[in-house]
Amino acid sequence: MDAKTVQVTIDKAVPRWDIFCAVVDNFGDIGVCWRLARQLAAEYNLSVRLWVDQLAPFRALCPTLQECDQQWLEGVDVRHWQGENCTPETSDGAADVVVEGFACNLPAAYIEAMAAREEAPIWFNLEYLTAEPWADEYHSLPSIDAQTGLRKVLFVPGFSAHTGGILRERDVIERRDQWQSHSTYRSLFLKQLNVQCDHHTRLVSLFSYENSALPELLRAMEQFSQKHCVLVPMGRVVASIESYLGESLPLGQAITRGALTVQAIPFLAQAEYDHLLWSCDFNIVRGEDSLVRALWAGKPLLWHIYPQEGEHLIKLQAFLTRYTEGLTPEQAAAVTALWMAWNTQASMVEPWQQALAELPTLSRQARSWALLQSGKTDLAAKMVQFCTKLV
Ligand code: TRH
Repeated sequence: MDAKTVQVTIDKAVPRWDIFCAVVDNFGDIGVCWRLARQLAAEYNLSVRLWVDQLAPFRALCPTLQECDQQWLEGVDVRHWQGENCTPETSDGAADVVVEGFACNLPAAYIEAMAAREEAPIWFNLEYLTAEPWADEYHSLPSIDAQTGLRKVLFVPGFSAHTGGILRERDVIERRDQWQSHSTYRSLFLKQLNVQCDHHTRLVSLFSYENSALPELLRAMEQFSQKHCVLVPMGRVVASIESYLGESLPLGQAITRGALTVQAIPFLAQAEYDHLLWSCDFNIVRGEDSLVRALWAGKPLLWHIYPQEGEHLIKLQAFLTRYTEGLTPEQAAAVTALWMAWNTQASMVEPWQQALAELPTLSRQARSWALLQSGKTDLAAKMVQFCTKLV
């Protein structure tokens, strides 16, 4: 059925949520907002509208999205947010709960509609994820909107019990375990992508920003005793790989240099990207949302944090401190050296070799870290609980 023609009756008794997402750059803003919207609709039966200002980045991770103003996708009412088109004249009033994704600034008229409600809505400002200690202190702090007197709550995702938690669907660990315990899922998935590698080859996924440490990492793999196959979803890093290889890397084609094979694969739909992370032996991820997905995959990983003037290394170290807690000092130092080298664009050969020597331990640790985190309350649940407590 055409997404535009689907009719859904709105139950007025079901709390209505409006999530606003302005895409700054890349895929993380919409990646997080879309995941949250889907989870609230699927697991809590909430009436969720997702307002997004750019459809093209959204379509990259959700290929069924159409170029139109309104459509229903996976139980979510998806709207193309253009200026003031989210104000009550053209929709049906401000929602009970409003999520302002990453301080995206709601239109003044929508805020007025919020203020005009008989019962003030719950207004969240959803922040970026951080492992820094300040998140404990700032999470759930209210501020008062000067124009309307409405309360806005800062919702800070994080890893400790006092933060807003991280996104996790109820069944993600179960689905991952099923996938990883039946090798046919992996074989079929790789076959669909036309990836041909034997069982002795280490499979690596690579999703990263431009990084001048990349050629050294590729060289380390090329010269290593074990074969590596690096799968690269099409994106901004492909040009650097092509310049390393000295030839173009067309979609689907595998190019081999020594022990290294590199293959560009399509940019996958979000669920398929999970399958890639679950299938690889090592995942290189970036930003915020792919980090969280790689954590749930329970495989060793390397994180290229989103670069921000001077601040990102503090954020990176804060995460590393938590992530390496269960390791010996030597193992923690190996992980830290690798991640720091990658994020400061320093020499990768030695850190990569040292991390590989610890790979069996790092694989076990990645799995137990995911398990430990999955015992904590997830972000969507924390938002819903926050609202329930206020009612
Ligand atoms: O795209 P990003 O670099 O987004 C960034 C970060 O979120 C950063 O923290 C933020 O400040 C900035 O945007 C504005 O990385 P991220 O967060 O991992 O988002 C990528 C999304 O794309 C994620 O939802 C996973 C998804 N994805 C796919 O669906 N398919 C793919 O093939 C790949 C590689 C990613």
